[in-house]
Amino acid sequence: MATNYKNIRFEVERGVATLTLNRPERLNSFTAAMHADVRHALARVEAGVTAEPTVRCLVITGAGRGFCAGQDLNDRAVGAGAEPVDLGRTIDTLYKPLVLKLQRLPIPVIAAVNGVAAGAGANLALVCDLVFAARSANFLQAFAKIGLVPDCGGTWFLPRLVGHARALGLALLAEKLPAAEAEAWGLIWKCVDDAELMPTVRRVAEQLAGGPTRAYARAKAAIHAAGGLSLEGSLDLERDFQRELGASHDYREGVAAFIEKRVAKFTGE
Ligand code: T3D
Repeated sequence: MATNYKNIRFEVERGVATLTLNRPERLNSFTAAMHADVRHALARVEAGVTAEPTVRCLVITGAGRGFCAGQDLNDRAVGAGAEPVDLGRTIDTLYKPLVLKLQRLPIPVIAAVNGVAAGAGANLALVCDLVFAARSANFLQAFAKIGLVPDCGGTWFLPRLVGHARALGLALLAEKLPAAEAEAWGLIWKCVDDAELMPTVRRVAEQLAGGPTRAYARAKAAIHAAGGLSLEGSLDLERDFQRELGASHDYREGVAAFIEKRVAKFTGE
């Protein structure tokens, strides 16, 4: 299944939805129109989680040589006496809902970072559950260069992923972090050779699309919740999720497959 959009490409194949940001001449930077296309596609992904055939993994990537350069600054030409744009409003109406939607999707979300990921584009990648990046890609908290603070969850994700010192270094110095270093720092899951990026991501996405979807959703939710919980709170949440998953088809199938020494056939139920 493929759908035509102006600013993105969107297709679903074998349980994997692929959303490609598609404004390569502007390094796939976000306009309000691209936000609208992304919003529409994500609503379809959400609806597809319970549809038949189901969507069980989402991949986000970029067309051309970049992943995403954040906000399109042509829409923010505020020099020479122009009226300032209310950035609080664009965060509230566009970026914040996007981040929360992705973090709460009950399926694994993979970022395939094919090239530079800057500003909100870098943090869009970090919202995803697994980040694969091409060796030639880099991550840039570009905000300080234009007098802004990291947004799109940057101030939340960066210290959690790489620690306080590195988070501040990235935010204040706004230097490009090459993909290999990003992997070494624990900012992303894996850096792979450029030619291997999409085949690797496809392989992993299909593996996840054939996996125990409900368990993935709960693992994702528990790990995100853990930041705001005590150990006891996390143990309680694990108990609740385990109780729920213990009654699932995929748990029964997983245990049966183990005992019968065969590969499990998970359905996501
Ligand atoms: O609502 C709100 O505004 C609040 C939310 C803000 C969220 C944000 O994301 S703020 C941060 C915005 N992003 C940036 O500041 C990054 C700006 N871009 C760059 O610093 C560089 O382009 C890169 C480091 C990402 C890549 O550099 P390079 O040398 O590989 O490419 P380039 O030549 O700079 O860019 C190629 C083209 O894309 C170029 O157009 P041209 O000259 O060929 O016609 C460039 O202008 C365009 N482009 C790149 N980034 C943006 C962009 N056009 C508009 N907006 C961009 N963000």
